[in-house]
Amino acid sequence: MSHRTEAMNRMLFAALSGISSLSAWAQQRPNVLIIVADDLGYGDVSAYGSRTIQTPNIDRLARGGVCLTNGHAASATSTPSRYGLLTGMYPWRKKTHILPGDAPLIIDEGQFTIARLFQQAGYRTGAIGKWHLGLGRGKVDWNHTIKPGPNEIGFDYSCILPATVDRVPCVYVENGNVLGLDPDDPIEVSYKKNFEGQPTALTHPELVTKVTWSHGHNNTVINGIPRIGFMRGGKAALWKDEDMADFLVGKVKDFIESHDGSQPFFLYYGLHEPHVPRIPHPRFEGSTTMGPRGDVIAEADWCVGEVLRKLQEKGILDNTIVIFTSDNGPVLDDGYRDQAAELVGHHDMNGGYRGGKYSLFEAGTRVPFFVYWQGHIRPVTSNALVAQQDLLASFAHMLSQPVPDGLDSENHLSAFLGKSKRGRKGMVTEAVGRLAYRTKDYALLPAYKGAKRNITGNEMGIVDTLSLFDLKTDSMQQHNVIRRHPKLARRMQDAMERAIKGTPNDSH
Ligand code: NG6
Ligand code: CA
Repeated sequence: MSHRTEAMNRMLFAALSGISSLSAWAQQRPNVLIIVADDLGYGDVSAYGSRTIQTPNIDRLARGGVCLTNGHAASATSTPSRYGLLTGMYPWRKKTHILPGDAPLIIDEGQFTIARLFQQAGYRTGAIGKWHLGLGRGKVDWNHTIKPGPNEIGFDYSCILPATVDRVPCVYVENGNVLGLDPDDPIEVSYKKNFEGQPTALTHPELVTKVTWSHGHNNTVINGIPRIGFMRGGKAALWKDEDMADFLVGKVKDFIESHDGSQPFFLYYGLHEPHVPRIPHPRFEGSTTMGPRGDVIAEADWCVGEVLRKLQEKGILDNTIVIFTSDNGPVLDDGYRDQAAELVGHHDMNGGYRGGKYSLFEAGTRVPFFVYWQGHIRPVTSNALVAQQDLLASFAHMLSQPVPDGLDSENHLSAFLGKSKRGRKGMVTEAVGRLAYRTKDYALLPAYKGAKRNITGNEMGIVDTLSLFDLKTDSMQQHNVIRRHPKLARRMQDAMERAIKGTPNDSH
């Protein structure tokens, strides 16, 4: 054998053994389940030490897996946050905000998504629960198959709430079709004006029987609850809020049940709790002292327990990676008089961080984040800085799958699986169109004015000048230390500008 061939053989062997160590993960091809709660705060789970709430099932994921203490959503509101998780891109590149219920799909059909990644790797993929990324191409006809939707961007199966629980249309859409629709009672939806003769919460307050509104939310009344937007028809298809948790978790169990082992699955499960309107099933009413907001968190925790039980029963819990997180920070009064603020007591839903939903401060995007893989992960608490949009590149790495260039997603598989405590060097976060930059220990915020009125129960605050906060010593972001660390602030500002200009993987 010539030297040359020998050298080539050595190279080939090295390359192959490199691949085989990587593909050790890939060969197992575990199922992947991502559970995303809606508006659940860092302090809303007992896993991080809160004693004012009990979430035993969610805590099981945290205690038996990787408990991430510095995990972020891409944004402090739902649509952009979910866009980040599913596409691996910063949502502000797309300039996307909270969508109405009749908005077109904001993910292009040709765009790479985490669902496509799993499809590409041979997985069966599903999306169940909250969607809020738009459907169709504008002027949706709810009475025919709606396209494009989740099924056109990588999900083999979908059963979704089109937008949020407080927005019309209040129907489930399964694989593009409104579930249970009577063709003789077609659905009409408008976010501009009401339909003639259709009552609203303002004209017919007596229709509001379950919870009344505090701001917004006074258009069409469905199931005794006033909503955002106008809707007519579709009576047989309307959801019942109190049954939603059971309905969705039932769909999740069906999806898991239909798994026959020939193909692994990827499932995105969008819990609707504890977003408004907070209407628990009667069996959870009064299960906490915090009123509906606490009770629906107990309900969400129960759902997580049900899913884990199903995986166990099916004998696939140790072959399923379960990730639990939330789309954005928490809020008390988000438009309904549901006693969230009055009954909160000593519960700190922000978990000691400033801000909350809609806010650029820490509690806007620092969310519960746990990665559980029974028998494969040594339980660990990690303060690695990671973002939901990193799941895409991390799973691509695990499955040795290529991804397109130019994504903002970074591979932090080792951090997600608890093998390393190193995460991102930095990331851009967004709240209602404003951007901030954070590293593991510091947050750089622009001059910033939070909500005008403190209606949400969150201290939204004002920063009147570019500010640097040291999160190690100042989790409540009270002390601007920019004068003490001018070079660090400059470096962070430069990194942020580079990220914005779109040298994505160079964003540190
Ligand atoms: C706001 C709604 C709020 C909630 C939010 C979206 C009003 C006054 N407020 O505009 O109730 O629906 O949008 O929440 O209408 S999110 O979690 O989906 O981003
Ligand atoms: Ca949300």
